[in-house]
Amino acid sequence: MMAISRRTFIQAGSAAAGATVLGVGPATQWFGLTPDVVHNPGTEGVKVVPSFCELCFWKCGILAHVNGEGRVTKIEGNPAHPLSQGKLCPRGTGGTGLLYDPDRLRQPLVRVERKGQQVFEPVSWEAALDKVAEGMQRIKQRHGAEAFALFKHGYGGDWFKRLMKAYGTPNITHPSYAQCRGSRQTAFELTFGNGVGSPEVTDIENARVLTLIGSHLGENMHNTQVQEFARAIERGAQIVAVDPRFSTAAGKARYWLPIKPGTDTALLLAWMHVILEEGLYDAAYLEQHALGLDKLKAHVADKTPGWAYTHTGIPTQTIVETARFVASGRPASLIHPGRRTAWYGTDTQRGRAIAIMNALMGNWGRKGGFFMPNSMGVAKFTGEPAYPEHKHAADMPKGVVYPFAGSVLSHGLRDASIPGHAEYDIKGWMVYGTNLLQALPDQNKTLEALKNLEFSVAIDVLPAEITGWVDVVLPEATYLERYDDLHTPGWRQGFAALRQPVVPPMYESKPGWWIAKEIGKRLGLDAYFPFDSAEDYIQQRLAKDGRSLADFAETGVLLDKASPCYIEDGLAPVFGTPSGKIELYSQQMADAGLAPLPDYEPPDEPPAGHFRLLFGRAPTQTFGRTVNNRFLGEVMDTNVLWMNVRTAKEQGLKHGQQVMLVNQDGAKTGPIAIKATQRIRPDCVYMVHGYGQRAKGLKFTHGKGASDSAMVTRSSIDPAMGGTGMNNNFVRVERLEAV
Ligand SMILES: Nc1nc2c(c(=O)[nH]1)N[C@H]1C(S)=C(S)[C@@H](COP(=O)(O)OP(=O)(O)OC[C@H]3O[C@@H](n4cnc5c(=O)[nH]c(N)nc54)[C@H](O)[C@@H]3O)O[C@H]1N2
Ligand SMILES: Nc1nc2c(c(=O)[nH]1)N[C@H]1C(S)=C(S)[C@@H](COP(=O)(O)OP(=O)(O)OC[C@H]3O[C@@H](n4cnc5c(=O)[nH]c(N)nc54)[C@H](O)[C@@H]3O)O[C@H]1N2
Ligand code: SF4
Ligand SMILES: [Mo]
Repeated sequence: MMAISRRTFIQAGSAAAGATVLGVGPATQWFGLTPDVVHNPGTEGVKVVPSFCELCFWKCGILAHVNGEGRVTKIEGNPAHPLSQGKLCPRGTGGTGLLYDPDRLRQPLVRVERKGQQVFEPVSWEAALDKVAEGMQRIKQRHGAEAFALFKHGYGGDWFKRLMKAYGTPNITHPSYAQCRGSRQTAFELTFGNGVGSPEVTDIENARVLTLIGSHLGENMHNTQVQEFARAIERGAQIVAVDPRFSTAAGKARYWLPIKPGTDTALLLAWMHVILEEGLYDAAYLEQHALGLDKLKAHVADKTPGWAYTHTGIPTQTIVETARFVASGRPASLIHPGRRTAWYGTDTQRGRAIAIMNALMGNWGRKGGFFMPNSMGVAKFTGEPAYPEHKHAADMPKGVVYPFAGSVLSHGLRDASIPGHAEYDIKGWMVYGTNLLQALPDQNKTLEALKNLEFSVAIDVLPAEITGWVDVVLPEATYLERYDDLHTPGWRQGFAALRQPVVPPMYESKPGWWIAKEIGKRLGLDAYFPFDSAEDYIQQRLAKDGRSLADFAETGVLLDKASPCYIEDGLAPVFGTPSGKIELYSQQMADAGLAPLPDYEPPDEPPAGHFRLLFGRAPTQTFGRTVNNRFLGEVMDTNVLWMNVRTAKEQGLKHGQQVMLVNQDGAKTGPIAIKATQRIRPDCVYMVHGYGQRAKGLKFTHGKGASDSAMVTRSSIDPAMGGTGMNNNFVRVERLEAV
């Protein structure tokens, strides 16, 4: 690792850091976590408060039970909330493990120099906020407001977006675009003129055939999708799981296609070949709604199942059979668009192939395909002055344009913080709810960027790794202790959900809206925060339509009237493409100099002795966001390395044996135990993302498992939208003597 000169990583929360007194308090302050406290999971609570979850980004409705001592004893699914329907995933149920995490950030901290050593010192909110405002003001004066960037993830981030827009910077980003679902979004927008959004508008519960291209539903535990997946199976839906790994979903599938990683586009093109040649597509639907069918036919004429076999390893006959099977369910045949699609840098092309397959099924707007969402029209907040003019963002390298980037690229802003990389340099960061060292590829670059900053601040709930690298750390109140804006997503039926405090903030933590407003005040931007509190903000929005916060008192959710969302209900689909039609052939791609029909580019091959590293989710964890949660840790407190049982044998490795991983660039992580299994191909290995946390302040999880992020030193950039393909890293295994 490079030497870090100016800025040293401080182990926030560790006593060795000097002045901080974070960490475990007296046992009585552990609330739900002391072994001697009687925990009654059956309690009905003295008070039951509806709100919504933040253990991942799906935002399920919760009911939090509070006992007579003001302690949250149980969190369950809100039956009135369309996304939870009375049930939560394990993470949502374990939310008190975050609220009562003894490692939580407790007070604002600033980095100071003491006897030649950098340490964090607890300070008052006044002092911390003054310091943030000073840092931001200095950057604005020296370099212009655009030299300051906001990285955010999670629902409270919008308060800080408001702050940044008022301050005058366009450099606002989130890793859930370029490292996650950006390419899928782009592909569907290019094809249907509609993204699939979050929550996705996939009509899983009505599907008759559901095809999963790596989407590992059940491990990827987005509550409503998993509930619908279960219901669909109950009703006899058939699953086609395309995954190099026998996922939980593959266990429910009629077909499991253990595809060679990175070759899905070849499979999809061959499926199209069969479907077009055999006339299995929805000709009437395409005639009415789509453009470019003839060009598509010509394009896939030579993409035969035999050709695809040589790339994918899926036998020719299986490709033919599954193509027919997928088509047999149309229009209720849904090829899931996926969510984390930042895989190989060729992802927009794969996303386009998936979108086109769906179009051939005639399923956009149809039952069992994609529904057309409704949303509750709650008036926008108004009352702030116009935001200042912004310069263009600094996220693309000098001279490079990713024509379909639909959002500012997070790794791009990171790179722009290394002088001379972009058109202008980024000099300061605000980081809200994203652990950038784990979320972005190439940790050394992230460290180099941090080293070059003039000022940085992190707003977090835990002493995550990123908090050790910044100048000021601000402790936010958790989702159970704060208001945020209303949630009004597109869904079958429109609704508005309220997040409200279940209990008051613990320690000195403060809600995001307050932090953003206070920084704004110090920057002379009060006018952009014309509300006294988040309640006042929400109330002002609601009042415009004659509604009020009291309307949420009973269930925490307002349901709009039921509205149609399918063509079958008499609705006409609206395609927001330039032609107003589904664009099988994409003129927009052609105009940008990119392949207008999906092309297949084979992935790089692993060097000798190496395996492609794949990673994904586990039902009880959300990346590093939950790995310090003691409750969830009881179910799974470390990750393991899935390796094909024969490969393990060839390597002389035993099931359960501890190893280190070394990647193609010499980066190391571990130790991690081998899971020798038949459930994965021999050319790749797999692990759950989020473990291997280096931050010592995360006392429960520190030192447990290995970090896939540490192995992602390379990424391949998607030329259409700038996403970072991260499945292009290879690891070898180094044996450790038994511990
Ligand atoms: N190697 C690798 N990289 C990946 C992925 C992968 O699988 N492997 N996945 C990618 C994907 S799909 C995504 S979406 C991104 C996600 O990456 P991130 O956005 O970094 O997500 P988390 O790991 O959840 O980071 C959450 C941070 O928010 C903090 N936090 C939790 N709750 C709150 C809160 O209420 N308020 C505040 N202020 N902070 C809070 C946590 O303590 C933690 O520091 O990572 C991407 N990067
Ligand atoms: N429990 C839980 N659920 C989550 C999250 C979480 O952290 N925890 N995070 C949420 C977020 S932000 C996201 S983006 C989603 C991500 O969930 P998904 O969209 O499902 O994406 P990935 O995690 O990339 O998918 C990993 C799966 O793809 C397979 N795979 C890897 N490479 C290939 C390939 O080349 N071809 C094919 N066909 N398959 C391949 C892997 O074996 C694995 O089964 O999950 C969401 N749901
Ligand atoms: S899916 Fe689970 S973690 Fe995510 S919001 Fe819903 S209950 Fe919370
Ligand atoms: Mo994601």
